[in-house]
Amino acid sequence: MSDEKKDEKEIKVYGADSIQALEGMEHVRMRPSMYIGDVGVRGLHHLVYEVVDNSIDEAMAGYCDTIDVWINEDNSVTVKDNGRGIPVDMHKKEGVSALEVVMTKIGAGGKFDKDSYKVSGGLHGVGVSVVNALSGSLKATVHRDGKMWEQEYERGKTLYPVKSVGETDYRGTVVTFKPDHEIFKESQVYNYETLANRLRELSFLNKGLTISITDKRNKDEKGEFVHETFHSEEGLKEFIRYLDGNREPLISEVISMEGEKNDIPVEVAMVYNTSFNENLHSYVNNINTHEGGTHLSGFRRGLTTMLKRYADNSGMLDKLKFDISGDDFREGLTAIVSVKVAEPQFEGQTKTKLGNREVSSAVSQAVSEMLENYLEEHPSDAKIIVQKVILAAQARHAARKAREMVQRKTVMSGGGLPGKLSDCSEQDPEKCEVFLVEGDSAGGTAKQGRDRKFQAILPLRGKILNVEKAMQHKVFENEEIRNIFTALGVTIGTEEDSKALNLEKLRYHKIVIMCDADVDGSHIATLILTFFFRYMKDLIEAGHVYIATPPLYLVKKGNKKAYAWNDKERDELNESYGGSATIQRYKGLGEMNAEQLWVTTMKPENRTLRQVTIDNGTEADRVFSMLMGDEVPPRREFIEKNAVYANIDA
Ligand code: 0RA
Repeated sequence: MSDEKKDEKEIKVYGADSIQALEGMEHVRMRPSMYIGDVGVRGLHHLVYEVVDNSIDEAMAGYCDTIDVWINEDNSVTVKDNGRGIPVDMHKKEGVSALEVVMTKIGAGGKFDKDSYKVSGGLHGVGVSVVNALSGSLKATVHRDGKMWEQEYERGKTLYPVKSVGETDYRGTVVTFKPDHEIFKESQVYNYETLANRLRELSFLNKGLTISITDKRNKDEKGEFVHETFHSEEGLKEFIRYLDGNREPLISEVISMEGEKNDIPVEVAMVYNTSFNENLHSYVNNINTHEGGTHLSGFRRGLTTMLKRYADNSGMLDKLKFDISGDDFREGLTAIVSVKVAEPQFEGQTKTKLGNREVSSAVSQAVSEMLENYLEEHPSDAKIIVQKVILAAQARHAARKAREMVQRKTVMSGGGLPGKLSDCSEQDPEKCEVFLVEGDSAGGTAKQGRDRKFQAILPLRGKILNVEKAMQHKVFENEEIRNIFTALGVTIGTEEDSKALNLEKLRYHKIVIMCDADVDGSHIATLILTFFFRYMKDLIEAGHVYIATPPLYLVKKGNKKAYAWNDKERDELNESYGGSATIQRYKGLGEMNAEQLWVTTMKPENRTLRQVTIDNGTEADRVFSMLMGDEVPPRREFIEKNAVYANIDA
């Protein structure tokens, strides 16, 4: 059939159905957040994940082993896979090319292919048509049966029917899209690290698959485009080694298993390290389930049951005077659980909690069997683990005493607030802010400069405790940390769940970390953030934690003066003043007077607060363990390369 004839035919069948499709696409444009979560930086990146997920599906079905991603110079993104290629033949029901159906019909996805059940999925697993609807332009190229087919779209609208554009030896699908600036108003700029982190994660979760990313906007020292290739032969086992690379292992190997239980594919890997933190990460169909769910509770149950049985039989617990709780089995544990569920039910506030009942026992069984084998075959590791559990139980008892003491003290001083806190007068937490300020002197300046109606100041003394390396009771005994708890009004967790917070008691809805804009200051900010991440993660996830951004320079000439937040701004200001302006570099908050601090950093109309978000929890965990752990070299390198919080900030 000639292209001309094909066009003619398709014009005829453009009827009721395609109008319906259009309405679906319109709806996506009208309510984008319903489909991709938000239209900020997060949503922008989700477009890429959505397209990549289609290729991952093809890989999981066994037809694709390589996915390449490019960030192009104009911030468009190209995703290429070597799968079967999206079918281009006529779709019987829709009367147009199957490719066009996939690209323009909401919810079409790969569903017309009855044999392959769709298990992967982006945040909402909504399909590439959503990306199309939200892209200013998109081009799909399919390589299939020796031919290349192409179709382009603008804001989801088809520009021409699928056409053949040449011959090819390749097989696969290439999609290039440019997010629509009408939708993504905040930013259309892709962050390389954010995408690379997710692609790395996907390569661990789908072993054997090769995923590459190339940033055509930036070149490295060798003059080549910034580029990384991710490939994992050992999957979760390697993921654990990557995550725990900066912690000291307690046992000789990563314990892992992979198999199917009750038709549910289950993969688990775990290791114990010398730290006191529990790091559990769980995935369903490649999606990070931040809120956990049945797979995670299954993991916990399997772990506790098997370890307890082993410990009881070993006789090592015989002389123990106190009980062992579930928590004790997970101190110093890093573990990943990944399951594939055909029809996942997601619950919870962010819809990242797995609800499917049947998954719990599948994972629990898998973990029990895995551990039974490992403990049997590695008796010396088994002994080390049980000893660690006993130590954890001892520490928990000490922590309980410390916690009780803190709570008693708070009650005895009449539920009193810390003496160092300068509180605000407003009572409504939603309107209140608290600044955590490094050092008493900067604290004093902030106290003078603030608007006392809604801004409270809590000065913190020097370097606060590094909670990454401290046992729980040390954390609860630390004065600065207790002050933070009491000032915020949230109580320290219960014994069952040491990290549970009562957010409804929170006294300030904005918690602002304000430190010097130098290396020391960012180190302190990182210490405070580490504390929030490990002990008050809910606060970050609820969006209450911010970082203040004090200016770096004051540029003055005659009676003109202005502040600059980076070198570029400084130079531009200087130039706009006709050059040779006096430039004062602020080495710390302390060099500003109260008025300056207020105007530049605290006054809501002027200031820039950076909200702290966790855009990849697994990666954030690794970064904190590196920044705050024992190994100095990677930490120094990282701090020198990045504004410290860059990687945990969306
Ligand atoms: C449905 C059926 C077939 C392939 C695909 C979907 C497919 C979709 C995407 C999206 C990105 N890459 C993709 N690769 C393949 C194949 C049907 C067949 O060839 O029999």
